[in-house]
Amino acid sequence: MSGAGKSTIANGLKERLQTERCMTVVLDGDALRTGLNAGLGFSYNDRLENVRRMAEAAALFKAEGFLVICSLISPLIVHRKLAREIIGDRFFEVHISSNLACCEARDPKGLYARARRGEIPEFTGVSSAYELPPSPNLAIDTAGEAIATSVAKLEAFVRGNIRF
Ligand code: GGZ
Repeated sequence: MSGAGKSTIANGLKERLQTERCMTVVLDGDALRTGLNAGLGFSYNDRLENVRRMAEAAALFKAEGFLVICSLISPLIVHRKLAREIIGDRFFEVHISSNLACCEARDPKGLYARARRGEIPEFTGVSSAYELPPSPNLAIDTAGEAIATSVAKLEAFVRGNIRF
């Protein structure tokens, strides 16, 4: 969910891998929504299209040999299924979680406060569903965990599962 730490951990991993001969790119949901995915909102259909476009972009980078880190909420199981179908082999689902109270306490952009006041409709975890992934390839709970620890867990997973 928003505030769980997706973007921070994604960028942390990219930094860690920069020492390698490994072309790495981060595709971040919030960032793509300012350009490629501008115009999409948070309705069921718009989120599906948001995920589809990111997965298509990821597939293009993958075909060029990049290690692609996608940090986006993709709140429904159907979203991750679609992404997996588009990207194909070597797709790894990482669940970056934190409990809602912790995400709300962090609230770096004040979005939860606005969502609670009813100013943001369909806000994930508040007024829009988040479906837990039943069997992610890796799960990292960031509540009470240092960022460096979360990044190290993801880095260890990547080094153990991806050859580069
Ligand atoms: C969820 C929202 C919403 C609503 C704006 N619901 O913490 P952030 O700010 O940087 O990450 C959130 C981002 C979510 O975009 P995604 O493309 O990852 O979402 S999805 O995969 O569900 O399509 C948050 C901000 O956009 N944001 N409104 N209503 N997050």
